[in-house]
Amino acid sequence: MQIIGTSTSPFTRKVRVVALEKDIPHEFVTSSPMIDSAEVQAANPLGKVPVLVRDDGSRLVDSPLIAAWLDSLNDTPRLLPREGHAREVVRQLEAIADGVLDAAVLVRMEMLRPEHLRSAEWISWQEGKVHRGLAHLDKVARAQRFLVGEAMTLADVALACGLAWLEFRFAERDWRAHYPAAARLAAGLLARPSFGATPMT
Ligand SMILES: N[C@@H](CCC(=O)N[C@@H](CS)C(=O)NCC(=O)O)C(=O)O
Repeated sequence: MQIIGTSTSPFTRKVRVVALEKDIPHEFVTSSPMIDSAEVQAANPLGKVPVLVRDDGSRLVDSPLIAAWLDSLNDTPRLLPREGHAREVVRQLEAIADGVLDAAVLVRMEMLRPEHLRSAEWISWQEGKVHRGLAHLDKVARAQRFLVGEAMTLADVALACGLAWLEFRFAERDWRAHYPAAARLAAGLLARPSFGATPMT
């Protein structure tokens, strides 16, 4: 099994962490959607990473789908409840954490454009999503150690990957001060070997 992506992609990190937490053997293949665009587009029509290539050659794209499939392979640990309300809540919070990143990635792409082409209105529209999403996750994290239940789930992994990426790309902003409960939760996960093995370099 291969995971195609880059070490700086938070969505790629999310699925790598899931594979490591569950001790699923895989090869990490570095391929950048910007630099190796033809290669990534051949693997995923959307030209995005991560892409998972299974041993039979079939591919999965989109990190929530990849993470859920990896999670179904074994129960050690289970990161997505099999069914019921808790499953829906985990998927919902994962989607909000991923949506924060989608918006933040768009902000970064806009900032990389020449200054005279940048839209302050667009940046502020996307930043609204980042801040509302993080405020929501921070509120949930204030009440408990993990976002859902008593153990780590995909929602926590998505939040930790997201916050680490925001600190990496927008280091000038004090994310921890603004979202202390989310930051505390993320810090707990970032100390785990799976995160240590997937640095954003
Ligand atoms: N919804 C996708 C988002 C993946 C995504 O946006 N990946 C970024 C890298 S962090 C990418 O490949 N961007 C290239 C592009 O948008 O062209 C997922 O969860 O896997």
